[in-house]
Amino acid sequence: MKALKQIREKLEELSLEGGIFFKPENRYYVSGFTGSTGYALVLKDKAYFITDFRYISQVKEECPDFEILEISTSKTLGDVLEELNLNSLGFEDDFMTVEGLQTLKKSYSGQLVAMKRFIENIRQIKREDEILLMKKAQSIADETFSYMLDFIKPGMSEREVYLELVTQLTQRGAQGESFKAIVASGVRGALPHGSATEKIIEKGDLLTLDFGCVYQGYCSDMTRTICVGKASEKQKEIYHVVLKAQKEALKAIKPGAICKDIDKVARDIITEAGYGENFGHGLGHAVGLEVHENPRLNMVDESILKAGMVVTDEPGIYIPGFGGVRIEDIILVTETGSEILSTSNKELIELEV
Ligand SMILES: [Mn+2]
Repeated sequence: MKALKQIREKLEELSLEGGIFFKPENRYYVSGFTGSTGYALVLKDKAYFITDFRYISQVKEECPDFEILEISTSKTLGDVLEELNLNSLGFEDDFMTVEGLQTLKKSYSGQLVAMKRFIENIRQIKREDEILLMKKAQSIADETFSYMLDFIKPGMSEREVYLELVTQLTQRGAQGESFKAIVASGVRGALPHGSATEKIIEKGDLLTLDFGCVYQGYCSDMTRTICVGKASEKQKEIYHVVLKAQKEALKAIKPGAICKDIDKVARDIITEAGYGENFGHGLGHAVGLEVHENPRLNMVDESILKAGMVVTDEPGIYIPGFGGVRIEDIILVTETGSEILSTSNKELIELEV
């Protein structure tokens, strides 16, 4: 796989003989394996895939750089590692359970060292081939949004809209949703993470759709808030504050920028407009094989943006009893600035109903 060289350099840096990866996104990144059980073991000059009977042929197909080692009910992961005579092995301390670690220690006598999100850090910078897949995932979402603008009518329930959204994403080639889509209308728009209910969408409601899909493992993420009918002055006012914050923060996204400074650009605009209290979440997050990755564009993250990172810019205003607005784009940090991957219109859309 493309990542093996980088992983080996990092193992060397940490003075580890090898690293074992089984968090599904990391395992896929390291080995290409799409199944649900198995361990990718990367050593200095060899790579093994440790799995059971069910996945042997799949590993042969998906992981050509890996030699297969079989485990079973009578031969555990620890037994296999012990046989390989490895003195020090890195493990995913953010993913391994306490029980898993105890079981491993029963049969493996070498040193186990926490890798501290080792692969996640490598994953922050996307390769060209990964960027292409993310663009594809986002284009499926953009096309779906455009379809949904014709589909949505007053009188439908949020759930009906949700089901159609998922169908459309899937029909356009997505493996599935990258997270359970948010469909929140009217007063429910005040819930930043309001998933679809039986509530009927009414004429004049603001409707927030926050959704994404997965394409060959890679996630997209976008949010648009539309008005189902003509927007009131208050709805327009809030929309335009959020839009201004979103656009100004976009300009701040470039290599070398500090994450928390980008959050501040949007937060200051919303606060100055009098809605600071109504923007209770961070501005954005990185996206990749997982929909929420580091770095975070929030008030505390001091990470520096680098070319190849993909992040979201998604300010919102939520007013209990009234509703809410959130607008989210997904953006690639480039050598010279940024490229917006989401192409859907973000000026206020008032559906003709
Ligand atoms: Mn998001």
